[in-house]
Amino acid sequence: MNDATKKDLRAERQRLYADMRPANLTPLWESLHALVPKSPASPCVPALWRYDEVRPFLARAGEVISAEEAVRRVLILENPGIPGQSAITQSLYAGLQLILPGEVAPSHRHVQTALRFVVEGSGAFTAVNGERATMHPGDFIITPSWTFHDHGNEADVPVVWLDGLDIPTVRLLDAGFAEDFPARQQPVERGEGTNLARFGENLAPMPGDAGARPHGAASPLFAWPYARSRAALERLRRDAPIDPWQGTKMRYLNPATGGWPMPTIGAYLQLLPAGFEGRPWRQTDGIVYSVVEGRGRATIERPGADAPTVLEFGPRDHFVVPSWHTCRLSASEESVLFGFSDRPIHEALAMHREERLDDAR
Ligand code: 1HN
Repeated sequence: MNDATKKDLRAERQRLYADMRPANLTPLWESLHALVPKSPASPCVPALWRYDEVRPFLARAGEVISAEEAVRRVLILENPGIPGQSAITQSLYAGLQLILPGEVAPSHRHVQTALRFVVEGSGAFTAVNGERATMHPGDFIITPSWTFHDHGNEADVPVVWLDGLDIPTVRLLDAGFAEDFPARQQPVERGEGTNLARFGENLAPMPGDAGARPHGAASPLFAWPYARSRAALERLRRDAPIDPWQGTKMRYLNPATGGWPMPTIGAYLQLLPAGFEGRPWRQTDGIVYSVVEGRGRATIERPGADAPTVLEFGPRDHFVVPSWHTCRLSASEESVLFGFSDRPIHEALAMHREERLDDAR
């Protein structure tokens, strides 16, 4: 084929593309490689939200809008690689929510599943399905899909927590419904701690017990107090081998199934001993981290990029490691990290991949 013919063909193709555009047709061959990458090529980027930078904005939000008027007073942690989408990864949403003393965030329910991870302050509560859970830093609480939930703060300090929701996933499926509870707060039907006694003690209600009523795909246990999870990590740090990649890492458990606490979101708590220098790994689920204790560093490599991104983290900081980015964690002080990801979806669809890499430093 000579050059003139090639040029004609190129022009002919462009004409074809332009002509079929109004018929809502596009040529696959121009986008095939991007549609079916050899390996994940996330548009998301690694990012860090330092708490000392975020906290003053939360305080200002507290001055300009009430929790009631806002419905939820939240600053969204938006991934700078996908601006305007209210998403921290392609499938997950994250935000920091502030509730001031005396405030109520009114009761509602939606298809979207939510988790809370308490970052600052004690004494606010979340009510889920007629039972309250009082919040303390490091507590992990879920609000399963389509369960009424409201928050209140009857303490005398502001309380801040991390919200994680599967909003982009529900948006992808166009499956969102929501409604308000007819009152500001749902009635309390059970004393606090009933849920933990029923499902959080390695015991389960007998068949036929009213407390064993069917629950959906999410864990029937809805709150995991930090004191217990932290004690487990401390025990394991002392008495079990430390994983060279992850330190001492545990996943939150659905006690009814042994599976993930929510069908769309997995959550984890991990301890990195002082001086830990983790080996690099990558996995298909992007992870959002909340730093509970300690200081350290996440060194994150974008696939194909020259220089890694180094994120220095401290208490109450948040960061995201996108899909298939190589990450290694190190800790200058003993550190505890909470994390959540969409791993249950990857596993349900049999497409989860993880690679533990050798030390290439
Ligand atoms: C929501 O219901 C909460 O219940 C937090 O605290 C964040 C973001 C989008 C939609 C609903 C909450 C939310 C949300």
